[in-house]
Amino acid sequence: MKLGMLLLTTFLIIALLAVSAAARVIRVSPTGDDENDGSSWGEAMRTIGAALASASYGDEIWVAAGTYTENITLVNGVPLYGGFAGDETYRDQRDWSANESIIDGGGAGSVVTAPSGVTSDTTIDGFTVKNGTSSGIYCSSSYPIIANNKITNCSAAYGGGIYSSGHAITVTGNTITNCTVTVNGAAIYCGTYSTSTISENTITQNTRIGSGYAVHCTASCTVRNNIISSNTAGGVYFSAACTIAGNMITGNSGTGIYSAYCSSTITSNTIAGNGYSGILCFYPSAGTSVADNIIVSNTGYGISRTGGTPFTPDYNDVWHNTTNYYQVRPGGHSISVDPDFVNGSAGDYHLQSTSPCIDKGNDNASGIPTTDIDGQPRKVDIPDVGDPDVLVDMGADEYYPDYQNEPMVDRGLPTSNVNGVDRCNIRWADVSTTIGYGDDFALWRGPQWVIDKIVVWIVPDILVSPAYFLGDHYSDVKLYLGTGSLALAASGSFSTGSNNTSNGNIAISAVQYGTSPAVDYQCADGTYNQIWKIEFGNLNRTVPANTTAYFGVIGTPRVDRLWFNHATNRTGSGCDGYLRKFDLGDLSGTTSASGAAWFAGKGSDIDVQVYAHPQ
Ligand SMILES: [Ca+2]
Ligand SMILES: [Ca+2]
Ligand SMILES: [Ca+2]
Repeated sequence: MKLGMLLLTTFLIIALLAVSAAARVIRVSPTGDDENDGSSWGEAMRTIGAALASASYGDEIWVAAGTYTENITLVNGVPLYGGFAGDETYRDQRDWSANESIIDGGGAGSVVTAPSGVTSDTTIDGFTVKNGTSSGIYCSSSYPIIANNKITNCSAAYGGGIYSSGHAITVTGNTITNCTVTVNGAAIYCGTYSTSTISENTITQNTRIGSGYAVHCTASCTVRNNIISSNTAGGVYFSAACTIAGNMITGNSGTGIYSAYCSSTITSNTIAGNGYSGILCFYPSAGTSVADNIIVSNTGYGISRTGGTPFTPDYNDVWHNTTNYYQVRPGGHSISVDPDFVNGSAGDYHLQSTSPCIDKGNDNASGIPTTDIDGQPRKVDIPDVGDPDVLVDMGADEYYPDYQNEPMVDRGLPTSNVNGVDRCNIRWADVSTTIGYGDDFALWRGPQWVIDKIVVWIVPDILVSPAYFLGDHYSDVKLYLGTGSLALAASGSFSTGSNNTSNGNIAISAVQYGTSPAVDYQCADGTYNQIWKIEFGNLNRTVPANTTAYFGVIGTPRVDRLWFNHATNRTGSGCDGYLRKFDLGDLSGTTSASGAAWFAGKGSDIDVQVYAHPQ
């Protein structure tokens, strides 16, 4: 659940708790009957209109999957929820993406009308709204919350999907597609006196017959983290002070963003491949700010000003537009290079790890959303990617590795001899079976992180042949982890005759070093030992950002077999040639130990991979 919806839901729960205990849930189902009172699914009503007619402030209406050919009028303080299978006890049990509750306007005017007097105590959430001829949802001097709906095949003169005038509306998490207008606002129109929030919607393939925009605001709006793409129209038009931030505005037939006669804050958008310009500012007012955007491959101007008060767009990547700048002079932090999208021509405008836009925004730019277009925290520094001194990326996407599949720290077993002709394989054990080795790694700037998995390698002092089982020589393995003192993070017991432990979250496999040919660990005397990979999964350890963390791994020998951790002699991020030594008798900290090995001046670090995700 996105944070915005969580807050919204929390707000609604608080609002509902505040009303009288007599508040009812009224259920509606295609198998219901309007003679029923809706008090249970068995007593469901048949039409949403009848449920609304029987509801009063504080009641809420649950609508089961099915088609309702109606034109409904919202009642203030009566939230309307779709997406029920028809057997739920709690609202949170519904799944509106699996259970489609369709309100079909039948081509007879608006599908949903929010009349004057309807406030944010009223929501319409989780419906498919279709076949309206005077907008899908029509708000007249009202300000309901419109969330998680699919609004499709609707039309109007203004606001094909949603029309609002006279008050602010909240529009979040909706998909608006295949709507059409003849005048303005193919998907959404926010008219006079609205100060609306339009966030996290997907607005695609809507059509303005003639020229116009998918989203048209003549009053102050916040348009944040929406996907506005492939519309036969421009992206966003506004003529009052607006914040347009974190949106993907791509592949539309017209201009990405058009501001007229106002100041505007245009931040962290990706505006690419549109049929006309990227950003057009027509007679901008003082205070206009254009920063941290990627504006590329638009047919027309990148950023253009006509008249008004001059401004200096900065920290933008403006590249490969027909004319990058017109009547504006970019600031000194601007760049003009290929942003290295994952696959822009196929509509994937995420950044690759090689993107020059990573960590190139202005961290202090006005209006940067707290999350990116994927719902991931912004202002994060990924190790070894981008600039260590800057956090935020240009554009709507904050770059993250594929952290399910790629380690955030990668000092794992090398795939080749990183040391040229000399060996880079090293292993470490202590003569004491209560002293083990580990190392440290840097956690990253930005949000809080959750460590999912740590991978290490070991090399027991046992010849590779004949084959043996780890459980024959060790009784357990333990991982310790911490940002100061160490704590046990995972452990598993071995049985004899097995390489696996009692802990299903620990995966152990025999591996070989190098690729051509793959070899086992070569000891100083020329013999070979088996290398084992140990993956500690499902760790779920929360760690603060920008902090050094320590780990240690040790197993208990059955007799006198020492536990050797694999290390590698190399340079690179996090490699310092020193290990961390820890004592099972005192986990309050670790001590630094030289990783210097057989070859003079060649230190080593314990091999480790760390998988983590932002929180
Ligand atoms: Ca970044
Ligand atoms: Ca992202
Ligand atoms: Ca180290």
